[in-house]
Amino acid sequence: MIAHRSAAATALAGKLRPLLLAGAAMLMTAAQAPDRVTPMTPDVIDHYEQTLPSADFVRREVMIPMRDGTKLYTIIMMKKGVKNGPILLSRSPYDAHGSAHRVASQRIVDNLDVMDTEFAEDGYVIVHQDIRGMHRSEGQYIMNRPIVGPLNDTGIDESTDAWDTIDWLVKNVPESNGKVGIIGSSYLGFTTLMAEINPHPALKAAVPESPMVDGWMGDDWFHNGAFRMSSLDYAVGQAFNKGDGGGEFALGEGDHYSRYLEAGSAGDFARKLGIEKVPGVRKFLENPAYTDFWSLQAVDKWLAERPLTVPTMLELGQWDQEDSYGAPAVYRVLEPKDKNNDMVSLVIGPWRHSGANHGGWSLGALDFAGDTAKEWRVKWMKPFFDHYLKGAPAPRTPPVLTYATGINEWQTSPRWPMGTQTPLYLAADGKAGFAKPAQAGHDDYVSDPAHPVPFLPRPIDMGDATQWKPWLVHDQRFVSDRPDVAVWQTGPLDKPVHIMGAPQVDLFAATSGTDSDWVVKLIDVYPNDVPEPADQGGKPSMAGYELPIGIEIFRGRYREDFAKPVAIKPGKVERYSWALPNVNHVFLPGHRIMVQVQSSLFPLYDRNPQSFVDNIMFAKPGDYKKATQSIWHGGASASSVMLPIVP
Ligand code: PG9
Repeated sequence: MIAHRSAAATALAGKLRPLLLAGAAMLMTAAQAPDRVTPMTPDVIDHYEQTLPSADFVRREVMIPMRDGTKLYTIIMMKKGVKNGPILLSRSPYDAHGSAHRVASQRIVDNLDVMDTEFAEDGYVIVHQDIRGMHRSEGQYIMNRPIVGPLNDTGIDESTDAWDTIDWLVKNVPESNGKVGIIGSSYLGFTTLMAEINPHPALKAAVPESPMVDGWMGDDWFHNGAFRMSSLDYAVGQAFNKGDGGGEFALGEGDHYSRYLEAGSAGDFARKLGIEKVPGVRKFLENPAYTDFWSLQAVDKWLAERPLTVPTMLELGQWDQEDSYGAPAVYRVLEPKDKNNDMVSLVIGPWRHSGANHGGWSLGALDFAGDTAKEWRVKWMKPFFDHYLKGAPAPRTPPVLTYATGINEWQTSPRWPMGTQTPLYLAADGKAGFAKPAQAGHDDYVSDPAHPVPFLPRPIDMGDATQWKPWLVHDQRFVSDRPDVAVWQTGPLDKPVHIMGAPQVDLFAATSGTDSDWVVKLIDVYPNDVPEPADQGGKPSMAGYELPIGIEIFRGRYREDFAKPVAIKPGKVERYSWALPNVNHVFLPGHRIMVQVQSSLFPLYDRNPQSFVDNIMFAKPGDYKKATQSIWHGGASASSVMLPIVP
């Protein structure tokens, strides 16, 4: 016992003490962490803080609890020193972490997408969230989760999740002024619109960009009943690892045109690639018509039934290759609720899908007057948010702001559409004109599902962004000479033709088959002798360019009822009507207006077998048949494209 030890022992102990302490310290160090790494030191750490003390911003990662206990991963970023900052929220299935997280720079503007930077610089609190079930969020993902109601009895939808998120943010972000705006494109446009349903009182303004609104009518999955094969890829990509990848399907190398053609119907394609059990794929394959399955998911219908309480600026690209339908459809239902014309506005810029959030100098071969996207964001969109979120002066938002392509200038208008629908008639000998031909006649072509018309020059890679993003402005000369593409055009215009709205197809057509797709393209044909600048910077010459102003497809079986397909009587002339995308475009003097009609747009759209089958998704190889297509013009069957012409 220590109390009884001798003086000698005590002296010895005194000498040994420093050594003992040093030994103990060594033991402790060894137990806590080796001071030297060994080849067997694990090469994994829990966390590395990429935001250094020198950063000009604050960054927080939080898990925000929803009403059912599910927690959603959310990143909050703002410049250091922000006080009373408005919150700008985006809710995404595409990885919030990735969209608000780049390590190289310690400046906030380099750590956010370009669309956020103008706000971040100006003291906004930028919030990005993974929606339920995606990436770092908990819960279960349902693609375009239906609103609580006949299709959803869980009590949870994207509107309740938005509400719970906003409620948490205004209570837990001390730097905020308690006012929230929401923004996002495409899927994020969908979640933006959902936040406007039964909105949280702190939600003061919304900018839905190219929102996905109705996946059957014209956004993403189908267009007027024709199925977009690219939807399969998307559904598979979303289905695995909470959207984190591993979901690419084994399509193989090479030209997608051949790959999709050799696979057969969409159903055969799915079976061949082993994706037929993916729920998103099954949703498409088992629901080809506009039944309750789709019509009860249409966001414009949900919005139509509810009051408009959040000031909303809807935005769309004129050449949106994914969601051209949604924004104008929502505008149509919200406009009548906007009694003082100050709650809802529409913007259409010269952009591809989501192009408004990136550089807007050009699209494909087209050049515009400056960065049109930034111009819109800085001059019109930010002042809109500033007003509702920061009390800045009234933003003078026009009811409608559109960019007139052809003359390359922004224009404001009191409503949309403008213009008077004026038929541009198809006529004999490939001519088109504003005078109705008295004589009825028709032009014929043979549509062969074994040789469908490609939507881009081959080889096609739908996953290649350089092909996919600008495809709607691709020069159409690559198909104008095909025998299965019928072409009509005006002479050179002697004065400009200015259209503002959605041109309407009024097609009289017959087929020797019992089902058919009809594709109509409205094209601006540039004169063949445009003087070209010497250095094109790698861009194609515009001489003779056939610029699509609108391309849209219609699946013939739905001409009477979108929910109930009906076979076509062979040889019977039927009338088909559908809308081309909304545009503001000026056909200049010297240009011609061209209309092309064809019966496939492959492999973007699945092929119509041209013989009526119950479900085209499961058409058998023997169902695909050549058909003679007759496009009628003049007399009582005067096919036209109605142009919304403004004086
Ligand atoms: N167009 C894409 C999408 C939206 C909604 C559902 C599915 C796909 C998008 O770009 O987000």
